[in-house]
Amino acid sequence: MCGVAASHARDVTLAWLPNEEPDILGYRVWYGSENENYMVSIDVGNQTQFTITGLENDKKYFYAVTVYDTSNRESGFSEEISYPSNMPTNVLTNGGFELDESGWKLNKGLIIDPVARYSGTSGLKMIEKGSAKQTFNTVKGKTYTATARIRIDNEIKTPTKGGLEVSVKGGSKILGRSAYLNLSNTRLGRWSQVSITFTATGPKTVISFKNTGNGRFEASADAFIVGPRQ
Ligand SMILES: [Ca+2]
Repeated sequence: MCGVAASHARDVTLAWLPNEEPDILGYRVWYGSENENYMVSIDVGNQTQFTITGLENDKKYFYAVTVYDTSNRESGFSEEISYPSNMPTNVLTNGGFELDESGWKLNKGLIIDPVARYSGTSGLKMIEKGSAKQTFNTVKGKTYTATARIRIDNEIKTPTKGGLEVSVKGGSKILGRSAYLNLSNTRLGRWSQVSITFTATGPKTVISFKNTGNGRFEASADAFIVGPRQ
């Protein structure tokens, strides 16, 4: 009964068929970033279309609708839909760095900064060196895709080896890594999308962003997403 009529990432318009009961008073739209766990509900009154505004660009949301009648009885949830449907559910915590570094372990040289953003409010900013990492839950034997955006803002010292890297580890084993990013393969201020497909070797996997090698950079990273294989 519930469908996405038209949308771009920030605004999503939901439309549904009217309930046929005579004593319908209105509808309530529910949504959240986890399936069947809605954080927000909006009483939209007696209309069968509603536009939710201000959603985060790099995040998938789940939606459902309930109906309530003049006796203030509310139905169960409609069938759930998600949008954008091609975007994986992110198993990382705070992959967009919108508020703080929650979920991430930052060492000296990395901060959360509004100028480092790819989308949303903030991103991860590297000052010369350092690393950020996060442990997340995986299912052994299942294949995932990790993506992120990284960018060199300034080169302080040219590396003779290595560069910026996103990598995925299971225990001490490297399951996947991006190519080293340095000024031989990107330009200052330009975002590069990295993508790593890996098969989990256990229930915990670690993703990290760091400057390997012997150069020093000011750099940015944002929009870390890990979901089912793309
Ligand atoms: Ca962000």
